[in-house]
Amino acid sequence: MVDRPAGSNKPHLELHVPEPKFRPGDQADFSHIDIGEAGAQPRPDEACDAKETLPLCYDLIRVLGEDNKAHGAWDPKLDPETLRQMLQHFATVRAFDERMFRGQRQGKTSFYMKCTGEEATSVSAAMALASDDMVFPSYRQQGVLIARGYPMIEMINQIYSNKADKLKGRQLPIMYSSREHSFFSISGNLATQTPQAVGWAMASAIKNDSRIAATWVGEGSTAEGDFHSACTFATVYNAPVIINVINNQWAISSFSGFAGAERTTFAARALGYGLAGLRVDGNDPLAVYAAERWAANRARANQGPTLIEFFTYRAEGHSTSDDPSGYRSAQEREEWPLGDPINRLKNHLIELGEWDEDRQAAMDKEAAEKVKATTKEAEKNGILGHGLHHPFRTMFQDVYEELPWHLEEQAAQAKREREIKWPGEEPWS
Ligand SMILES: Cc1ncc(C[n+]2csc(CCOP(=O)(O)OP(=O)(O)O)c2C)c(N)n1
Ligand SMILES: [Mg+2]
Repeated sequence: MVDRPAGSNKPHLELHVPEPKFRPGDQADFSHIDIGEAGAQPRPDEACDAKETLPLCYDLIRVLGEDNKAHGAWDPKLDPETLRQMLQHFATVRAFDERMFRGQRQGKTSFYMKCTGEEATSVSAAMALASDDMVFPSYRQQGVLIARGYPMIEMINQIYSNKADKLKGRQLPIMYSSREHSFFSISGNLATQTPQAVGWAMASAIKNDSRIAATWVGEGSTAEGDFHSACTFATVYNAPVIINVINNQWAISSFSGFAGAERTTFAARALGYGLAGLRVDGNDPLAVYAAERWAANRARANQGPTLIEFFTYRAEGHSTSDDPSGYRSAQEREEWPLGDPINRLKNHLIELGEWDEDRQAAMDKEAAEKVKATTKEAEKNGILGHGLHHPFRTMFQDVYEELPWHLEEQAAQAKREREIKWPGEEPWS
């Protein structure tokens, strides 16, 4: 029986407030997730009408099966050397994440974000793009920089905000930027990168250039208006762009239901805009590569933009400031049915007879040693709070060609305050 307001026989209206399936202590059970069979999904022509991707927006493109073999039309047929290269990038990203996380716990930086379990969504996707395609990532795409060969020491200098930090301590740790690597500055304001990517892609087309753009955005961030403007502009102007939605199912402590996941898939959003859409097993490195390459070829041939949902799982906390044991079941990670992307690629290479556990152990060790040595090198330039940062006065520089009067006043005041606080010390250092 529905309660009725006095004098009315109309039912009360009710809101639905999403609730995650499992809370701390609950037994996680993902049997409701239909992961389909690897190799069973059709691969339409890259020039197809966006509407033809409809079934793929609800399915899950998978290549690597339980037998560790590659199956079906989406198999990108990469040679073993390329697969080993991918595995090497994975090993580097994971070792890097481990060390930087520890560095935060040791007080060397204020903040860090790992991408554990999501490595394929950045490394494998980046490998499917041209190295000069412009990327507009979110904060969990360290794998893109590593796959593009960005110097690791620059990443660490930025994380430590030290005197060698190219961004002069003006960005939150991990919010890298590299024009040389066609890697747009990461912004903490969620989803702003999506219209920027579309705008860049439009400009590339206006200039008759051949470079396309790709952006990465979390599933939670797709609830932002920017994401929807980006999709509209992309489809209206047929912009050469790929919109990668990383559905790792969590947005800090909010589960994906708050961004609409209970109602439909993130890939299916594509259809309403007229974009091509693909829903992909984000923990299957071969499927990620194949889908990104499909979308890149499509964009490069002026056939249109694509929205790709990579279905994955954020295996660890949101950031060093988060403790997921407070809001989700610790069992989710173990029960998650799509496994770990690194193990899956490793097992595939072993199945091909191109790899073994000893070589993997050696690769992991080498990656850990490289990260350790590079960290030591970066520490010579300073760590958080040890004074080896860019001189204080630099915070007033570079924004305007000439310092406006109000900033000049602020700078003078800051200098006076520092002279009072630390008498006898160089106030501008
Ligand atoms: C506009 C805006 N709103 C809120 C935040 C705070 N915030 C930072 S990360 C985050 C969660 C984003 O989740 P998702 O988009 O799923 O990406 P993920 O962290 O899972 O990679 C939130 C709410 C922000 N940085 N910017
Ligand atoms: Mg998320």
